[in-house]
Amino acid sequence: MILENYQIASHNSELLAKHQRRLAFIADEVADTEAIIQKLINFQIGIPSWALGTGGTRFGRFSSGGEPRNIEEKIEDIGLLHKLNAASGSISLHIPWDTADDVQAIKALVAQHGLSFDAMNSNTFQDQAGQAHSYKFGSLQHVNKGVRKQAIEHNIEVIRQGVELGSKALTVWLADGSCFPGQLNFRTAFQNTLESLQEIYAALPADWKVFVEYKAFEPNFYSTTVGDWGQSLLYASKLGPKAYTLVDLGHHLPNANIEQIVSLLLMEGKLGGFHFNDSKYGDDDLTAGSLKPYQLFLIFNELVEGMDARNMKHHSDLGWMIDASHNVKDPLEDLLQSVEAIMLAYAQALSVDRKALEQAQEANDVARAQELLQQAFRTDLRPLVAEARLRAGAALAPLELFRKIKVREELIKSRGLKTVATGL
Ligand code: LRH
Ligand code: MN
Ligand code: MN
Repeated sequence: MILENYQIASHNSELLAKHQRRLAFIADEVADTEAIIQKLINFQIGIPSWALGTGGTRFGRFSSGGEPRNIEEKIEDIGLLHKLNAASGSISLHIPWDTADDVQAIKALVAQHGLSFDAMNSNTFQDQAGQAHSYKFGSLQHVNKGVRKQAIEHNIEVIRQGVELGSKALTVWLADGSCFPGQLNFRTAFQNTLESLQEIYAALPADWKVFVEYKAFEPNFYSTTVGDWGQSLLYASKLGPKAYTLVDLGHHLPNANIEQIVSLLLMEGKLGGFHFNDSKYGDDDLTAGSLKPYQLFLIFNELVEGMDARNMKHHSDLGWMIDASHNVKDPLEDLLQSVEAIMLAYAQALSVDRKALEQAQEANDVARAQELLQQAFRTDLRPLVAEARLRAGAALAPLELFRKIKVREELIKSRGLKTVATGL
């Protein structure tokens, strides 16, 4: 489905007067809104290929239909999101789910939609048809060298495919661990994993990064071999300067102080990027900001402060990716909501009065520090995010426009009602 410029223009002109009133009010309330808007225009968030289809619930999978059936249609869907919000400018692929047959055609399609390739993801957490060894007892950690070798080679193949496409990073997430005490020698599992990662690291091109994603748990687990930021940082430090930790917000034990983790990883120059999502209980991959928007803001507060202190470029020095998907919402609507929530948290963090906060911290003025953060969080900055979109040629209210022009209905017409996206 093609979204035409005139459709965006007529949608925007209908909302313009109201938007301008709200924007003028904010410009009066918040210092330097111009600088915030510029940063928002530059900011881009990577969309995971695996989030475009409907996930399953306990009761079954209830697809809304019209899902992308192949990588080309996934790119088209992300192109559509990007056209609507001008902030979803890249795609993160998962191999083998997204292996491209015709690399040149895929590259051309991505360029045609104004997109780029974000980090490539390897998959050694599912046995694939026809593979020689099973990952029943782990992949890069496995006691058997042959299994480790197979998993290493898969990662090297993912790098190869990523190089052809023009990606610049590999994300490694492992479901390696153990189910019962005594099953694993922790140190052997760590050493095996490290050696395997070293072989993968050796295959990285000079301008590539590898992100080591951690996760505290999987169902049935007793131990996880990359279970927390400490272990991930240990691997990343031992591997070398091209290795970084990736923070998926859903991968922590309940109530973890993620903003503090982010702050320290940044300080060490080892924060690679994010998988944004939200959750109440586990790795639920729910819409970013849908449950804990204050936490999302506090994370961005650390990012803005820490990146500025290190002279890092906000839009390009970290990997900003979503790892969310939904099973009772339209996946495209869900992604529009996630991007909006991330942009809003970023805008709020940019609006914090840094000097005043520093002074409050130096003076141990706890109440003032809290007031400053909550002032930023409780000011409605949505008009700034909308203004950034307007200036970038996108829609003032993407979700509204998505519904008005009946995108899902059109996708069902062209792709059918019963569709299964490749992936999870
Ligand atoms: C694991 C994870 C990881 C995978 C993705 C599908 O829970 O977060 O990033 O690659 O989900
Ligand atoms: Mn993830
Ligand atoms: Mn996850």
